[in-house]
Amino acid sequence: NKTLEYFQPYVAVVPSNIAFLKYWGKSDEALQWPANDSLSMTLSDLHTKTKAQVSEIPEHQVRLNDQEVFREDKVGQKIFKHLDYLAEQLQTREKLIIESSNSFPTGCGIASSASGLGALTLAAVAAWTASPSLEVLASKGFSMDRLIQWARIGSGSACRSLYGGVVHWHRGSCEKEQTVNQAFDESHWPLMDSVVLFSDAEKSVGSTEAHRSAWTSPLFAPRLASLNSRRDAMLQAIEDKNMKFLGPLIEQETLEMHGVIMSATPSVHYFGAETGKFLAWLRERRTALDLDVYFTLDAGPNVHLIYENHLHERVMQLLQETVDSSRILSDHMGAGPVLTV
Ligand code: 2P0
Repeated sequence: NKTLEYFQPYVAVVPSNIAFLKYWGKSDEALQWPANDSLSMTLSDLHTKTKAQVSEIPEHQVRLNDQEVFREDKVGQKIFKHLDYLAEQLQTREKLIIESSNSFPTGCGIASSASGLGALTLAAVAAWTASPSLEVLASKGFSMDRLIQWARIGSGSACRSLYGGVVHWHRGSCEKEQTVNQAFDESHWPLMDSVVLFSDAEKSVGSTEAHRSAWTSPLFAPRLASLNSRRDAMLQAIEDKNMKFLGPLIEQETLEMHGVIMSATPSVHYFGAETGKFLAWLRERRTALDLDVYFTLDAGPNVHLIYENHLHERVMQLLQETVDSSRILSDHMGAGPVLTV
């Protein structure tokens, strides 16, 4: 007895996130158990919007940024695999029509797996359970905790995008004990992230593959041994709203992650000379201007500049010295996902 409600579209908007303490390396790949805790800031305007609708069709139909993708496609694989996983959890055989688009330009180098797999999880579960809001989902037994565990299976970083503000993914002492919680909400300390785009070339080595080789780096074990103290220092700096303390910690963290990536086998360089030159320039100029703007990079060449909202104009003015404005995407800390019909 399926009602019209069951066949209507359900829409999830899930923002991207930028990690201060990086998720790099897994203790168990199949169970998606990270080697360490991570901390991130959830963004707002940089997001994925995904519409899911139950339909009487023989196979899921998926459109990504207006292009149909198939089970066999490189991009399609992760999506269909996750739909299969979610269908198994919900014990359904119903097929979905999925339409998904990113608010940021495709191939600009902004990772879409966190927002993409997060939005896919919420939209698909909402459609299959005919739940028009997060509250209804929770009332039907699909708590945020449960949805987060499912999003994590789709992509590790996606689990951090299901809360707003500053989010802490705890590794726990075994796979089942890992949890995700909001450490601070978005009103605690308004921060911005301005992304400076350096390349739109496709990554030579995907992050899932690079995660795997982290263990071959001689720097990885010492990193893991000291990471909890950096985590605690970061949480304290955020609590105190102290950018002079937080900034150097996030820079050290991203450089350490890239050190692991470069010293692993196979060795990967995710950023080149242009990015390197920019980082050196930034350090010099911010000291000269006494401007608290700090960098972090993901597994790619783009630079994320983190600073307090009130410095936005000054940061833009500074960037004008060396970067074309078409290569800058600015966003602020956001409140997390939205689910509607
Ligand atoms: C992070 N990254 O903490 C780190 C920093 C990239 C650099 O999480 O294999 O796409 O899908 O779990 O989440 C990228 O890895 O990897 C990532 P999977 P994911 O944001």
